[in-house]
Amino acid sequence: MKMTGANIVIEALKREGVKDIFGYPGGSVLPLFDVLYDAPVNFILTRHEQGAVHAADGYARSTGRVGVCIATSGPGATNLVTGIATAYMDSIPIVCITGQVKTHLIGNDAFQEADTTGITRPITKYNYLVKDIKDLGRIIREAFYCASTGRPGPVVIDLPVDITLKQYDYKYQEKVSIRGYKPVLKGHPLQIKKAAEMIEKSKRPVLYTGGGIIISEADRELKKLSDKCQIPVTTTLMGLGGFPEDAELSLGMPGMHGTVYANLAIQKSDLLIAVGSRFDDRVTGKIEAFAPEAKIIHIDIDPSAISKNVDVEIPIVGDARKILIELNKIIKKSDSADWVKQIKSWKKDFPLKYEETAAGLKPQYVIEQIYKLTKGDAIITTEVGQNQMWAAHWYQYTKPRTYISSGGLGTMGYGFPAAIGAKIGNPDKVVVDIAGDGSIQMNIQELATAVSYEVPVIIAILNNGCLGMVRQWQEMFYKERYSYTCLDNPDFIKIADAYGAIGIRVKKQSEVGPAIKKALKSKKKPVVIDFIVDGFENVFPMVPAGEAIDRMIGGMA
Ligand SMILES: Cc1ncc(C[n+]2csc(CCOP(=O)(O)OP(=O)(O)O)c2C)c(N)n1
Repeated sequence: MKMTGANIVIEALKREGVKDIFGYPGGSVLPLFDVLYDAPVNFILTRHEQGAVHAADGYARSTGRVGVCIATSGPGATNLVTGIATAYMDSIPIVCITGQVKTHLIGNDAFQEADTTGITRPITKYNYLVKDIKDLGRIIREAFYCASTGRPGPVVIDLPVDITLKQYDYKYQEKVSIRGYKPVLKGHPLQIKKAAEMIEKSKRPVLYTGGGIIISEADRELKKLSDKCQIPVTTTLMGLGGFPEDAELSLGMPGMHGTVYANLAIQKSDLLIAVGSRFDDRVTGKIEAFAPEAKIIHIDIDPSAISKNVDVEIPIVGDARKILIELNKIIKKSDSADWVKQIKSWKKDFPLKYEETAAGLKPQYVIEQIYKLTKGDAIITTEVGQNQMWAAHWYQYTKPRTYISSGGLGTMGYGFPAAIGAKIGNPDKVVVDIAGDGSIQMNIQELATAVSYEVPVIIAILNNGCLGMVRQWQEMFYKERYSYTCLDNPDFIKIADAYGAIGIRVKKQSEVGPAIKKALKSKKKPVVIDFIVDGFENVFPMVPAGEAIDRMIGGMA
């Protein structure tokens, strides 16, 4: 059937199962928005394109489906850049459709022209400039396939406005074939066999797992492997929820703000089994001193991630879940009883802790209460900074897709729009953005979106009056010279009120529980809780940048 390019876009999105789209209009996407006017999709108009792309990303992380956003050419597209890079660093499947100037004006410095494919090339898994309406349907199909398969990532489709107005006969093409793109899913059986033998022989094994567990939905197989062979499991920031933190063999997070026992376990291990994790510098610290006694098995879908940062004895390329299924079939029970005893004693001796002082409300306490009152069943999104680390430490994640945070890029302003996306994708879940007073101001305008679409997310601001994490580094490594990290904040309650949200201020411990309970009762309005917390609280343990990960400050005393 003949259709306009704009209609093809909507039809193709429907065929991909897209139900929710986040975006913002403008000149070069007017024909597209005209079709959206009565299209059977739920379109969410954010108040900034960055809000749209982070919302699409939060939607994708929390549901496992591809997130979609639309922006106009020029400034609309460039406003997406931070969100695209955020998704790229964390391997999140999103498709961004950007308007472009008319085909014949490209390269002319036309009004609102930007070289979107050029700008986004290094931060996308793939990107397209549609030059012919004949390719449009195929490109959309390919974009979804590419974004969601292999190591997922963001895909940009740059769409000149004249193409959205042309007519073409659209047919949905089930089969996708992209030259040079054939992700390997099945692990090599010989490598899996070698890995099983190595694990059986190991006396001090550690599973070091990352976001790949969540992406490939390998959590059950991971638990099976850990139970069967009694292997302790550490989960990176991106992997939180991939292994139940209430399990005896859970080590929590490794690395710069890792638990003492996770870092000690890695440093003393004789075999590190890395699954869907990439040896990021925030995990390894000083790379030459990382896991000095361990051989390494690395399971990853991305061949380019293997031996990128560390040398690996047994690489296995493929889908983590598929590989763990095969491994679990052949692996025999192994004996790591002494090692498990050691791990348990480290866990007992060096728990995460904080001190109650007279200096005021502790942010860690606030998060503990959020955990208690949501019964550990909420989706937590975070901003970046101390709030992000405390949210990782003090809420226990037991299910995948419940801790949503910008890990790789560390994007302040991510958490709130991501929370909106997560709530739209999971309307029955409680969604809480654990925020800093700095970060929340980077996309606070999305309160208007949450109010107008009745998205009742809770924004828990840990208001310490400063850019806490940077202030912490200045205190510890820059002789307490607090250079431009103190904030004069607006009144967040008045802001909430002005947007039509609910605002609650909390200054002392006794007010924490009642405020959270009140927020949980809100079924339509977003709630901002302004927790006034101790401005000098620090995140511990901490490994100074570039040091070995057993050189932790705090946590061992
Ligand atoms: C967009 C962006 N700009 C700057 C930074 C650098 N940065 C990392 S943490 C941080 C402080 C965050 O302050 P706040 O949101 O108040 O959180 P807190 O650390 O106090 O919990 C800054 C400025 C960043 N990560 N992202």
